[in-house]
Amino acid sequence: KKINLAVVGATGMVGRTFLKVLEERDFPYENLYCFSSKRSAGTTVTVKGKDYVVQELTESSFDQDIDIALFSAGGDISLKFAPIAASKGVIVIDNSSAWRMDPEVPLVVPEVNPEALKNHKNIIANPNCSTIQAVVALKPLYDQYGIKRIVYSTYQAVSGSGVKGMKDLEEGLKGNDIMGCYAHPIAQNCLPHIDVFLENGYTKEEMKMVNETKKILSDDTLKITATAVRVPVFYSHSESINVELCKPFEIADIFELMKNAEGLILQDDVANNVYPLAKVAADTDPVYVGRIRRDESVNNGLNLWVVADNIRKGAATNTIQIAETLIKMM
Ligand code: 2RA
Repeated sequence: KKINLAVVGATGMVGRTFLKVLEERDFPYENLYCFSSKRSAGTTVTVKGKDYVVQELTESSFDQDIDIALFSAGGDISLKFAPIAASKGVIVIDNSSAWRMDPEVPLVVPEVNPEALKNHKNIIANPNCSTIQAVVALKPLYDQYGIKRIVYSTYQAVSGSGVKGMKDLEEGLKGNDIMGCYAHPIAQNCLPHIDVFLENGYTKEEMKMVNETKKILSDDTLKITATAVRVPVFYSHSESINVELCKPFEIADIFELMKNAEGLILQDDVANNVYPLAKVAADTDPVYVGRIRRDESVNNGLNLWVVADNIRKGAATNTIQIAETLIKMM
């Protein structure tokens, strides 16, 4: 079944990756509409050999015959335009955090909770990149053993904060003077500060991981804490995940489970220095897991190292996989 697809934020980092992944996956669209802010409107993008002039997003943009709209244009645009699109029968899949915790809005990773799509009301939220890769690795463990507690420590690429983040690192790596450190703090630094600080001393990024994990796994009893750190890496987020399962396990069974889990690639052979790496994961769609080992300090404790491209599986590809799943349900 071919559908009419819109991409909102088509000229941004995720927007451009939408177009690239749509082409790679030969996504079944009949017509494609690309929208952006007034500033970027008029530019031309090419998808599957065809040129599209990017149009300025307006309140009448969804009066055309559009079935699904992929949004990656920031929370304010989503808050304003997603309801307009939804009211005209368009199914919106939004990358911003604006709708993620709304009880009426499914928060979906297709390998983890596709069933949540059944009762959407035309707005569906794509989770935060750091949450997506974590739940893909945790889902098989959750189903097989149950989970009591999760400790997230993340090492996040600068592309997570867009072009500005990339520039900061590029500039910072040029000048190794101490002033450079203050002008571009990410260079040669690990910054324990992603997004803004909240009353409880956590950052918004850390609380997104806590709250979104509970919603995606539909389990508010999960005990979760997170520390999200920005590191001088351009693409791919890396995460150390310590998890307390509810039942005893054999490490060999965990390897087997991870090897066969959907959306996961097991890279774990420390005798040969084989473990997931950001540069290997960059520009690919799987979630990579390795360094699997028992945490002897607690009952049924397990440590994992999980890596994925934050712009692809963390944003564009997961959104497109949600759209592909919706089409199958149509
Ligand atoms: C970041 N996960 O890495 C956040 C938003 N993309 O900055």
